[in-house]
Amino acid sequence: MSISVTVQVVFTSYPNAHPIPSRTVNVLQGTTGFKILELASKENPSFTFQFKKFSFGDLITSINGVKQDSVAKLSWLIYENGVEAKVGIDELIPSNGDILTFKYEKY
Ligand code: B12
Repeated sequence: MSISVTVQVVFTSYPNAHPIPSRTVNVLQGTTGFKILELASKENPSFTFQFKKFSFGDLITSINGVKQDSVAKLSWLIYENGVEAKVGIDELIPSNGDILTFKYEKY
């Protein structure tokens, strides 16, 4: 079954960033957040991201060239329908109508 998921990027701690329009992608049920963000980035390169592999998954380290910063304690955090995700992007399986938000914010 095909579902639609909206991908949003919010620069909470980067007020001068150019806003990126949110993007709704259609994917098969069961597709990971990683694949969804990858698809969004193919449709709009502003969603281009980098990641680091850990034994337990993938950590997003930058989106649209904006990198996590451990000195300033800024990172990309993942929200599903406004709720902080409990798993990494490669383990997240959104449902139809979900909004995936990536917020650059202080932790
Ligand atoms: C500190 C911390 C963070 C910090 C890391 C930054 C920093 N420089 O300290 C911040 C706030 C950025 C963070 C973010 C997230 N985290 Co975190 N984090 C932790 C925590 C509390 C400690 C990690 C640590 O310092 N270990 C000690 C050091 C020496 O070992 P390390 O391997 O070098 O640690 C690194 C990795 O753990 C990595 N990391 C941190 N979080 C995550 C999450 C994922 C999915 C991955 C792949 C890597 C990763 O950053 C650490 C510092 O470099 C752990 C819980 C725990 N007790 O392990 C959760 C934990 C690892 N995080 C978790 C989650 C879910 C996230 C987020 C996905 C939350 C979200 N909704 O956005 C995001 C990552 C989003 C993204 N960008 O992809 C889960 C992972 C569960 C899972 N099996 O997938 C854990 C286990 C907490 C939990 N019980 O829910 N996290």
